[in-house]
Amino acid sequence: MCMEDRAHLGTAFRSVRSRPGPAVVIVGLCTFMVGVAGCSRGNKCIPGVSVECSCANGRRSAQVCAAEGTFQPCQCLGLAIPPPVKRAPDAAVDCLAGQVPIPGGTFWMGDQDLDKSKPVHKVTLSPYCIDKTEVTVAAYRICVQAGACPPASATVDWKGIKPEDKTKWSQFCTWGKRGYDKHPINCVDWTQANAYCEWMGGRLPTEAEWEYAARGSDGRNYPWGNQPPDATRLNACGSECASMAQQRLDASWTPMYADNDGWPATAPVGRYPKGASPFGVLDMAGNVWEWTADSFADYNSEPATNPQPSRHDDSPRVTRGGAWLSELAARVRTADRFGLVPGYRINSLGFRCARGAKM
Ligand SMILES: [Ca+2]
Repeated sequence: MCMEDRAHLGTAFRSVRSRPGPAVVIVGLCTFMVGVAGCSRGNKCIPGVSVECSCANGRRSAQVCAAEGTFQPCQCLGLAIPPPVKRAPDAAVDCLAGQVPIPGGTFWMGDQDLDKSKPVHKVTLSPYCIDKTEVTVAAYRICVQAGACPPASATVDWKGIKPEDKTKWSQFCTWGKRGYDKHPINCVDWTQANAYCEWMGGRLPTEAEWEYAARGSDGRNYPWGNQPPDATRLNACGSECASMAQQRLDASWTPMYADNDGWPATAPVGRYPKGASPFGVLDMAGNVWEWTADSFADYNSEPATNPQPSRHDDSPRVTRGGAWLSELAARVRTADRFGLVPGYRINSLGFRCARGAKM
């Protein structure tokens, strides 16, 4: 973890010096690693060099560079693993860092042009907060290190997957890959996503909250308006993705737009400000599909106020937003919805969090 990540992780950093030396005797995890001056040669650590970090009890410890680019976790003498942070998820609270406040309002949810999104119906929501971007690999790692989240996986998984498909599709999982800290965490199941949001003091958004944050109340088709998707507004399957599929998957994919959007698979979050929603929320179209709190159910025409998630154990959960491999513009419309079994881990599926808001 290097200095460039400070702002991104939101962790309290201050500068320290690096020093050569052996590993220290270690007991317990360090909760706040503080500045890693040993990150040199770009983002690489220097083998054999240990780097100081500060611990929650004021002590200092070290993390050791075991091999280039692979720091051992920083650990501290005499510290227990901190308990997961849990707060009342729907208390009237301020938004967390990295979240956008969404004022309460009424909108028409659904889309008559999309089979699974009919009928259009009126929904009213109280104020809430939602993450401005998808949850990143680096953010999820902090939750794992705190002992609150199950470790993510570097492999995909779904019912009936063949070994050769597991190998083929797992190459796009972002967990455990160098240089992917700012990419969305993917290949996580619904339970992992839910655990992360609860640890942050929030929850997964309902699909109504997700849709309102993506389109506001003017009925637009996409977060940015009604103009068709293009390479400046989102990371879907452009020419770069079709080329990659041909080379790495021996597959012929039809691009959604002719231009190159710069990212053949996942992109670092927040890269497409021109694709922002009316509330300034990013990545609501493309990059990765996102888990929501709801089990999938057909809509009805009844107006609803703050609809709560219907939850049916292992029934498919609603996912939203389309992804880097989406070929059809319909898949990145704000009202489009898709149900996936909560235990599936998919390389085009991640999540973001929400919480009730004080406004
Ligand atoms: Ca792309």
